[in-house]
Amino acid sequence: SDDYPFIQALPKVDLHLHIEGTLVPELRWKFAERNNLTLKSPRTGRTYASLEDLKSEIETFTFFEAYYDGFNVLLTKQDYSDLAMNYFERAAAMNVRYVEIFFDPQGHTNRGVSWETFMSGFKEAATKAEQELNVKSKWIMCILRDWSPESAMQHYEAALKYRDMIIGLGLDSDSYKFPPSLFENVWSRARADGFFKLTAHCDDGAKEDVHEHIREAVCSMGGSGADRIDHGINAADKPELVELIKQRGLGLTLCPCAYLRHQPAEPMYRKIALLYKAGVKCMIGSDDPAYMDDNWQVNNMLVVKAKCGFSNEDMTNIARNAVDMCWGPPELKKAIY
Ligand code: ES4
Ligand code: ZN
Repeated sequence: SDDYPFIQALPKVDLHLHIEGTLVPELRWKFAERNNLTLKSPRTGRTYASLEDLKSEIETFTFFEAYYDGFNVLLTKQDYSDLAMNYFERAAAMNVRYVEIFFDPQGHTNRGVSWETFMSGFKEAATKAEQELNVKSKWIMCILRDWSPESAMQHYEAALKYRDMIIGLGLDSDSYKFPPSLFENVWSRARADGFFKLTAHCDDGAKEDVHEHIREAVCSMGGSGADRIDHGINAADKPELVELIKQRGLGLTLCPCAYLRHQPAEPMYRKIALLYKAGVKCMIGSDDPAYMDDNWQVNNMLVVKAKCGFSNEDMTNIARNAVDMCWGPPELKKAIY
């Protein structure tokens, strides 16, 4: 598109990117081969004949089926390092300078992979990316909301050892009937300990309870609300939520490709435009590019610019919002803008 050179050149920060959502089929295939795993359809148990076969079958899965099945090939430090490096190389090529990356530790420890294995792999890649690619990063540990609060607390405690890398706590997975308040023990403990920022996915997968999830994240999570909201696009339906979010100065991380799975495109882009025009601080993230038609951050920003009718100046504002909303130190923010 005509807008590509401008969006590509903007110095960018991504605040909504799941590392497990960057597992492109090529990497899944490679990790399976070197770990001597036979890749099979989680639905039928049929062994995939080829990478092309895997790719076409993934297309027929729901997002969560495809996403969680991918975890199974991640076993060694090298797998985690290579997965993260694949992302950092793409980030550098897009002029992404800093990223706060989500990961789901429960989906790894559950299969017998140790914290040391995945954190040392992430660290190896992050160190190399900072030195060789000029891409800085921090990590956000997500709690799987469809798992128990006890498991969440155990993983919170394990994360404390890695607080040089981990900057925040998030909440993800399928949100319907799993509000942030189920984990209030963890949020208030994290506030008392004071090491991590807090955020939560409040997405449209939450159906009729989504507005209540947003209200909890804004007002009560951790005692007086989170530090950021992931998604939260449906706040656009409720003027009082828009006001609350503005009053609290919370930023939203919006990922258009994620919403297309749950709602029609045109009204969804109107919600993004409404939030932006209302003065809500928002940025455009990429969520799970490997499962969202290979839409990395530049593509997400291009589609928002086109569909919301935003100008170059609007897009510069949105890119600066991401810097503003990030949890990096002031020197880092100044170096980007
Ligand atoms: C996710 Cl798109 C989405 N929604 C909820 N949880 C997630 N984890 C990774 N991607
Ligand atoms: Zn997400």
